[in-house]
Amino acid sequence: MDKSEYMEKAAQYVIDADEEAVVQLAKDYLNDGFDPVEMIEGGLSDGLRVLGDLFDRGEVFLPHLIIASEAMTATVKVLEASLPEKDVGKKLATVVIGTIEGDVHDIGKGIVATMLRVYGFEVIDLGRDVPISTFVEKAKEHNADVVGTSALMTTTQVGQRTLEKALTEAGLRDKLITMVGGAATTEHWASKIGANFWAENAGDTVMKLKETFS
Ligand code: B12
Repeated sequence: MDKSEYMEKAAQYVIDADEEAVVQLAKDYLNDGFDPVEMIEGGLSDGLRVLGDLFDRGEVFLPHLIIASEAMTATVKVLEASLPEKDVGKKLATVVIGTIEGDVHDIGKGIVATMLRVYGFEVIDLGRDVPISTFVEKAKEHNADVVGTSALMTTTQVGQRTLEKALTEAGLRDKLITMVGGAATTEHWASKIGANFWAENAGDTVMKLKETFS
């Protein structure tokens, strides 16, 4: 199978919420020597995006979305296990990351956290539905260089703006960099709320942070 066929199948199996098939596909893909990150950011993520649109149009329902996201998570685990070991000797910067208050979507945030670890960042992953005050506390506690938040919903992305204010009030805002991401966000949103940067995906995040810290 060539890479584009793998990508198409990965997307289709996620859409079908067929965990067994997509996990096996990922194993075959790795055995054929292809790049795990490309399948995560390509086929698998494309499948979930299509499913999101189908959900939006009322063509699939929440249980299907839940099973598909479990299939995605299991497959990402297989692919991530083949990423190089993180370089423990190196610590480019400390990143506190989490999904913003009210939002339980954490697949993309998890991928970003893993990729940053692989590329030499120390990552404190606060999980999902994280209160604004926790981001501030943890940033202080870990002396964070970067605070990153993920927002997948228009109703929760406003929390990213609140966080900017909370960091300013805590006297931390000029000591660190903020980054925002997730399907609800855009570059325009990032500049509107005063975040330092927005990234489209995990690869883009690593590239932008490496430019800043190496
Ligand atoms: C999977 C999914 C779920 C799963 C989540 C499972 C999980 N553990 O994450 C489940 C089924 C639980 C779910 C629940 C809900 N969902 Co949902 N979900 C999705 C779906 C289909 C895919 C999201 C995803 O994982 N994508 C794949 C990952 C890899 O992509 P990503 O998250 O964008 O991440 C990448 C980049 O954005 C970036 N990135 C991500 N985070 C960060 C952070 C930083 C700092 C940076 C720099 C970069 C970055 O890098 C990542 C890797 O490349 C989206 C559709 C969509 N288009 O996004 C809807 C979607 C987000 N969900 C939606 C909705 C409405 C809901 C529910 C309210 C449904 C309901 N009625 O209950 C609940 C939300 C409950 C809550 N309070 O949060 C809507 C939101 C609409 C809106 N505009 O507000 C969407 C857009 C679907 C739609 N079109 O209607 N959902």
